Amino acid sequence: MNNATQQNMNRVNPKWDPALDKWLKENLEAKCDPNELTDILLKKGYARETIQVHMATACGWQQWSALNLLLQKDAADLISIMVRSGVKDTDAQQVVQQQQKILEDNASHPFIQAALSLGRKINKQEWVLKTVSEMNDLSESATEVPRRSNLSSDEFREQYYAANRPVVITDGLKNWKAMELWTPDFLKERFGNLNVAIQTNRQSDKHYQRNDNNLRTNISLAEYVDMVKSAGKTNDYYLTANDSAKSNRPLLEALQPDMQPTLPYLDGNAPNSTGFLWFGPAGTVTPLHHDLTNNFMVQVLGNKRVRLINAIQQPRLANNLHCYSDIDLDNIDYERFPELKHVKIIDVTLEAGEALFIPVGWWHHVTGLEVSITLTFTNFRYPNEFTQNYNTFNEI
Ligand SMILES: O=C(O)CCC(=O)C(=O)O
Repeated sequence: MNNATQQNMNRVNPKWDPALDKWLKENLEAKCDPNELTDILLKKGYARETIQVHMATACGWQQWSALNLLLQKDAADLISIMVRSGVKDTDAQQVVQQQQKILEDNASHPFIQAALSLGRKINKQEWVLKTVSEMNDLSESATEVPRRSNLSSDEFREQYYAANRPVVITDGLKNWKAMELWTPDFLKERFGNLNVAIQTNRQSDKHYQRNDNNLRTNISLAEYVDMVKSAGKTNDYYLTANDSAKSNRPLLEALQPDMQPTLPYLDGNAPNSTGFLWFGPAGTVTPLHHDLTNNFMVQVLGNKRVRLINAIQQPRLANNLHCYSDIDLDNIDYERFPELKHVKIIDVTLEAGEALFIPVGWWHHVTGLEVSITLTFTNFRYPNEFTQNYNTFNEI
């Protein structure tokens, strides 16, 4: 079939058109107004029904309403959310009714039965998590992280690690040479000839954290130090743990003698005991995510702001991909993420010389307030391997 014939068919027949789907997605991604796009397509001769079906799919509304119907959400509420998001009332009704009809018409199909059963299981699990989090919120620890010193390994395990609660350790680095020595100039002078991997051009990609592999570049540490020193406030470049996991081993290994003694909660002989390095200017932002391990965040130079959210709030955090969320804690869109109103966000300023324990699953958003050097460690003396049963690395 040639192109013209295909186009003519689509004009009379509201059937699926991949080219139209692609065109709509590209234009919506470029923030074009859906109503203006509809007008353009009407003028081109597309039937309104064809446009509606493709628009609802391109905006993700069909799948969104199907999912919410499986979760037993009220159809009228779904329509009203769509209308508040800019969808025309009649279009919203049509999309939801279409999905309701598909559910009804196929009610006895084993896949629909299974999907409904999954919906009930998810509802049950969310009820448990939300109820437990409501109880947690009654505690003072829901809004602040305690600062502790002289904390033994057993006390740490009992009160924080096993309890999945964060804590700031204030005296863990007091004998570290790093605390006296490490400045950008010191790093340049001692290790400036080493090559390091950093991320650059982060501002060019709104998903710079998810796409960090595409933003990696190699330069000498001396060059990077100069960039950091002359940067002022920027999030455009940053040396992060993901870079240091691979290319920055030689630098981390050279720095080991300054990182002694090992914190009493960590195993200095574990194979991963060198830790991970984060080094950047003021203004770096690591957006909201959670780790798959317990994590010690050790602040050697500069202050950082860390915002923490309890792991059991996961159902409210729009966790749409692996360990990431679209929520921007610097600019919260409560219209888009209304569930966030029920979430307590704990704000911690981590000062140089302090170490923050971030329990596994806890969400965090980290901002560099000054030029900053951070080390992170996962080599705890207690079990910390939770990736074997994790299989949601992609879209959720
Ligand atoms: O220090 C940072 O910018 C981020 C640290 C972090 O998010 C992590 O270690 O998981």
